[in-house]
Amino acid sequence: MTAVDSVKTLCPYCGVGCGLEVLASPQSETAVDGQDQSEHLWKVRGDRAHPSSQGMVCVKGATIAEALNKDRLLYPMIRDSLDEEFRRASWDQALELITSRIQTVLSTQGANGVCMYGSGQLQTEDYYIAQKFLKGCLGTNNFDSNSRLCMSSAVAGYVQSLGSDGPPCCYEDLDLTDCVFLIGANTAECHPIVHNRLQKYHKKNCNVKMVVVDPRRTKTAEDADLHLAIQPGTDIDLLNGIAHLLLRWDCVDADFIANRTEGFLEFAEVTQHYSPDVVSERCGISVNDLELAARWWAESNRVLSLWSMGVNQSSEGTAKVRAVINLHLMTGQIGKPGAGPFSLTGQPNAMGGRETGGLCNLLPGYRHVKFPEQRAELEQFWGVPAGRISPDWGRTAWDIITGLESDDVGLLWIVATNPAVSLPDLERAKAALRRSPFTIQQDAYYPTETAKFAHVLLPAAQWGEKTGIMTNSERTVTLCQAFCSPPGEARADWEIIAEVACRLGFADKFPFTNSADVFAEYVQLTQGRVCDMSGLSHERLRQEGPLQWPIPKEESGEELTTQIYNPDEFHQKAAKPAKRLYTNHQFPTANGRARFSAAHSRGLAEPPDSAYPFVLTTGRLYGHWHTQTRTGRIEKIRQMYPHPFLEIHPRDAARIGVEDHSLIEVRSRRGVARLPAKVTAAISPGTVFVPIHWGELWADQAEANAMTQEKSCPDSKQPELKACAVQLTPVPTEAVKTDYTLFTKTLETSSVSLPL
Ligand SMILES: Nc1nc2c(c(=O)[nH]1)N[C@H]1C(S)=C(S)[C@@H](COP(=O)(O)OP(=O)(O)OC[C@H]3O[C@@H](n4cnc5c(=O)[nH]c(N)nc54)[C@H](O)[C@@H]3O)O[C@H]1N2
Ligand SMILES: Nc1nc2c(c(=O)[nH]1)N[C@H]1C(S)=C(S)[C@@H](COP(=O)(O)OP(=O)(O)OC[C@H]3O[C@@H](n4cnc5c(=O)[nH]c(N)nc54)[C@H](O)[C@@H]3O)O[C@H]1N2
Ligand code: SF4
Ligand SMILES: [Mo]
Repeated sequence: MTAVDSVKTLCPYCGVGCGLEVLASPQSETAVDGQDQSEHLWKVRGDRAHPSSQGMVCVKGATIAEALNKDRLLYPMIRDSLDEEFRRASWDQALELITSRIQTVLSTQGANGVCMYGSGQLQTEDYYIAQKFLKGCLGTNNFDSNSRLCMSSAVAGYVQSLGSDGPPCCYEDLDLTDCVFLIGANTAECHPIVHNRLQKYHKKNCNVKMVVVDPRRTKTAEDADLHLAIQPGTDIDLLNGIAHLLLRWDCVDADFIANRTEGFLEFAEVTQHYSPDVVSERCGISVNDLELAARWWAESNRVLSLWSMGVNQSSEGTAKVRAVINLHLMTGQIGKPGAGPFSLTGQPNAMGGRETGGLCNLLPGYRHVKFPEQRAELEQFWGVPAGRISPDWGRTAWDIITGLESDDVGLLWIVATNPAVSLPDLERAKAALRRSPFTIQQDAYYPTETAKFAHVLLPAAQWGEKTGIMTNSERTVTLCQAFCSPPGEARADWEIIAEVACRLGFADKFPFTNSADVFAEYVQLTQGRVCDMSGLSHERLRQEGPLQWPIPKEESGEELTTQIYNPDEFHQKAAKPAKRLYTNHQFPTANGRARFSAAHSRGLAEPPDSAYPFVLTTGRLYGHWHTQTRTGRIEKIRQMYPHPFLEIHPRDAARIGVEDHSLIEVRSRRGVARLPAKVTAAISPGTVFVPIHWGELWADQAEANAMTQEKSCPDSKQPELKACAVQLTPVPTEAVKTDYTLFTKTLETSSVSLPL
């Protein structure tokens, strides 16, 4: 492909999904073999025509192009064991090896011996091909993704309460609400362009209220009218406590409850146990603040809740999500402008992953493996034998680890995620990865922490080098167009997976010559579903720009599926995008009603005790993206965050005898890290915070996940990454007042290049 003047695409970082315009800068004539470590060849600016972002970008989007040509994995690499060096291989050799290993596992262990672990950073086409290959052709549901650690509680909560996944709101609601209720979301750092929009509107309209629920006084909390610094894990107490007051004051929408919902009485009974005194005590907030929050819920015509990982990453994540939705149902705050329960997605295509069934319990088009008729629809459409798709959940992210421990996993294929940093209970996870009989890592960069555990490295084309689809938090679907060639021999993820499928004898199922064809097949499976995008194609998106689903096909052709609800009633007939779901208050449940949940708070999976007296929580910083594969290679961002740290309250610091910058050892029952203290009143006493961005490539012993636990929500299987019990010990050395430049690593010093 030749370089072009200007191309529209999407920022490949967070779920805000900002539109970008990429322009070739003059040096790009000299382009690109991927080895160029210094040149900044592409200029990026916000796409003013993109409906979701209107030209705005944050520092990550603005600097993304700088990461394109640094430390790229260029060729397939193989080795026989983890002790050996990698050697370069041709694609043919690498894919033959993978094909024969899969055949061996199929014949010795069966299809369930094969696992793929993917990511919300894949494009929709990549996701779809992987589902068709594993679930449809091989007959195993062992495809899970890092969305298990991210969005699975939101999915389960939406499905259980509203009948289907799919955030019902849109970003326009940010400009139309009377009260925004942010819970477990640090939008200022993690969804910056959503936050900017909110801030602008909030400043202009002094009657609009902003509540932030977060154990830390984050940058987001600083902008709020009310910050509820609850104890970690007490969200359900708080939410049920607000419901208690709304009921006591009779500030509920009785018509909506009577006509559009079910399960209210059980829910109301549960809330009786959450009087203000009880809630204030459990959450560690004042009764006045609790009442103020409830008052704003009661008095606002339109309330918009935004949540993210502080809610989802919990051993009661699904129940937390449902407790948020309960408040919307009891006040009728859904399906209208400026209102609704809005889950902010983390990754750029976490939504596309959900739509294509990219978790081990899902199937494309918001289907679930447990429903026989939904499996049958897929089997028919894919032309595979009846009964091929398993009715059981495949392995979740953590089940892959336990499957390696028990030798039930014979082959692990990791695509676009870095589990050797991002999984919980990391020492255990790494030990399991180390014993994997055969691991493939398909990534854009080398080195990554996970490469250490791989037998085969496959070079992936990334953002800008392949054309495909991504859906952002507000259901806006964008065509991400390629603007340069992949470096070296890198290839698009879907092509790699499809080629292995073809070599295994499924060539007739993968006749695609480009990603537009893949998308055209996939969208047929969404017809009549809540996430209907059967009216979309690459061509239409190229012509018209980004569009929000549902967007059904104009003249509906033959009915593909048995419906679980009547789509005509549900979506407007016209093939126009819809800004909001559920505007007619008809929900995609069997009886059309939304469901209250009646759940008591169960508290933390691992509460603090005398041996491990602090709660460790983990999260993100504005400039860095996850495990730093890209942002760690961008100088400006490295300078913003020269080293990792542990946030601790001044009172706790004094109690254990550390000062700002002193080194602290933080230890849980599972693992340990050593981090410089950042003494700050922004964190509640008893809680400490560690950012997730420093894996072993970037610093010594600074991994947040060394300490975290795998215990997870029983419904969503999402681990409690936001809380575990730790002890803190000052490190008694001259290293107090550490020189942090020694503490962190730069890649130049870490001798990591591949023998080519
Ligand atoms: N800069 C940046 N932005 C990102 C990312 C990134 O890596 N860097 N990653 C993207 C991804 S994949 C995701 S999932 C999102 C995550 O976006 P967020 O969820 O906003 O980010 P986090 O920092 O993980 O966690 C949010 C907050 O939850 C709080 N919290 C901890 N425990 C509790 C609790 O028990 N209750 C409540 N109410 N709050 C609690 C934490 O203090 C933290 O401030 O960000 C996306 N955007
Ligand atoms: N303690 C704790 N742990 C957490 C979290 C937390 O809040 N606390 N958050 C969790 C959440 S929400 C998330 S989303 C995960 C994120 O964790 P990861 O997914 O492990 O983090 P990333 O650094 O985003 O890894 C993405 C990888 O994909 C590669 N890549 C980028 N583009 C492409 C592509 O197009 N194709 C291919 N093949 N590769 C590509 C990158 O080089 C990188 O290696 O971490 C989870 N872990
Ligand atoms: S807000 Fe998110 S999508 Fe927008 S530029 Fe920043 S990282 Fe990219
Ligand atoms: Mo995420």
